[in-house]
Amino acid sequence: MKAAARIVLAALLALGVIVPAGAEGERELHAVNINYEGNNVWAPGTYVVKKGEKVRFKLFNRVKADPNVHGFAIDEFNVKVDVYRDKPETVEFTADKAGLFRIWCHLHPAHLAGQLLVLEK
Ligand SMILES: [Cu+2]
Repeated sequence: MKAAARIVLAALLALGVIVPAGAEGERELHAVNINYEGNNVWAPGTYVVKKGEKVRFKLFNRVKADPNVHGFAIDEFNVKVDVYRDKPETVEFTADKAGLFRIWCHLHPAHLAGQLLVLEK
């Protein structure tokens, strides 16, 4: 892992935003939109869940520059949320298919995409 990535990860851990938790069959994840060296990105960039789990994403937009809204979309699970600065959102869905799925900003497709890995079991 690059030093810069380690620093970002340490900062996220310190902020308490990486909290894998939830009851059996449920998974709660946090995603924070940040500007990282000029690129807007949801952090952390990769999430892992198991097929069949009920997934709850808590979404935070912490980008200080305008625009004040960024999108969180996962097409295969019909997830599409507009997340305004300082107005956290929550989205829930069931990860009913395994595979690797793109997480992207549907409002600004040029922003860096992340990914959701759904394990078969
Ligand atoms: Cu955006």
